[in-house]
Amino acid sequence: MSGLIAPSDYSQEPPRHPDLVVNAKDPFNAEPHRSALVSSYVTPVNYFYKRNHGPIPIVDDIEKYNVSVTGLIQTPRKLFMKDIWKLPKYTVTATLQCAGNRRTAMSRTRNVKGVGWDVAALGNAVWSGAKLADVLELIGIPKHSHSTPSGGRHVEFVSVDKCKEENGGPYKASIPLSQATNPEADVLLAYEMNRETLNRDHGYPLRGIVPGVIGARSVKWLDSINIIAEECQGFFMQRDYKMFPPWVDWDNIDWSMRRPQMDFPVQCAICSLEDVSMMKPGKVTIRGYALSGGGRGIERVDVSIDGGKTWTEALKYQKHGVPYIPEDASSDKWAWVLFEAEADIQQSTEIAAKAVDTAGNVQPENVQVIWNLRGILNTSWHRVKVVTAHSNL
Ligand SMILES: Nc1nc2c(c(=O)[nH]1)N[C@H]1C(S)=C(S)[C@@H](COP(=O)(O)O)O[C@H]1N2
Ligand SMILES: [Mo]
Repeated sequence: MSGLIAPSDYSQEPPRHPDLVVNAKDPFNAEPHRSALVSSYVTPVNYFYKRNHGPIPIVDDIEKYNVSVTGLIQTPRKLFMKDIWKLPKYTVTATLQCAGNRRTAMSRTRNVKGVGWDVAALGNAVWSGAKLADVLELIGIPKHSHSTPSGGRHVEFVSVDKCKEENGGPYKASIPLSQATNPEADVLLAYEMNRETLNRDHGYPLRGIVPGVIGARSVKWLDSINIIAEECQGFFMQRDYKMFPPWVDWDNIDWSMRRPQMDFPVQCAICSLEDVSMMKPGKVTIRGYALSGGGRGIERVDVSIDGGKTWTEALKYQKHGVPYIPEDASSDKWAWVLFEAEADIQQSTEIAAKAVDTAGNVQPENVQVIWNLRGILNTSWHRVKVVTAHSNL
């Protein structure tokens, strides 16, 4: 017994902020309004998106709660919170982004399957906990100084929540052992979010945080951690969160053809304007976020006020008034940057934004070329329309 209880229904859900936009109720999936998202560099817990696949687990006795470490190791072990607390505490600022962020816009091109999200299925938090590399060292697996590519052993995180996709079984996912044992990959077993004890929605008492990787691999409410010979065979690894080409649809899909998505690509979105905004001709502030996966920083954010014909560079900042320089941002290399640009809009037009990461990767111009049946990784240029009107506003 791990001390985690998984309810079978939604009668014991935690309280949630009334301002959240609820995209699905049971399981609870919600995001803040886009304009609220970029009002602070660190996203308040209440406003942080919530992405669930079942009822939220409950801890009845934290003293009894433990996570068992099993699989390809000499001696399986149960780790209690007091064991985790004894390890050095690390604090990592990392943006968690759901692979389904901006799915609603992708589904407008052609229908996709999945919860609809606007542009706020992500948040930037300060996570604290033990490093997974330290935990694994404790059970006899040495640290690694570099992450070798996929293949080989994985570390599987298993929860207790009852998910219909798993036929009532728990949510699970895995990451390569080489990443898990690399201290520089900053993979955490986190027990705090924004310097407070994790709340139930975000994984209390303990969750994985895998920086730079789609949110689906950061498993909440950890019940066990298993060292396995190959990647996890669960639904969310093998039959979901895979990126398919636009010509694959439900009638010709072969799930085994593609790998589970891990790092997320370069992304940005404008948050200060709606998809269609009415305004009087004049000055407008274009504000949003930009981020990339794998620890790559943001080199540039380009903004266009003529639908992408001409561009100017937006100002990047982490904290208000503090400009962002990629090389100096190594402490926050897993985090988003915020951007801002002022524009003078005299007539109705389309505003667009695209980010370039430090590897020179840039967002694709159109959503059509990256359309995929699960509607993941919509990283196309973010476009909003402004309609100017001289009167009646
Ligand atoms: N146990 C468990 N872990 C989970 C999930 C879940 O449904 N159950 N959802 C995953 C997905 S798809 C995302 S995007 C993130 C969301 O984390 P958050 O709700 O803290 O924002 O958690 C991941 N970890
Ligand atoms: Mo997700």
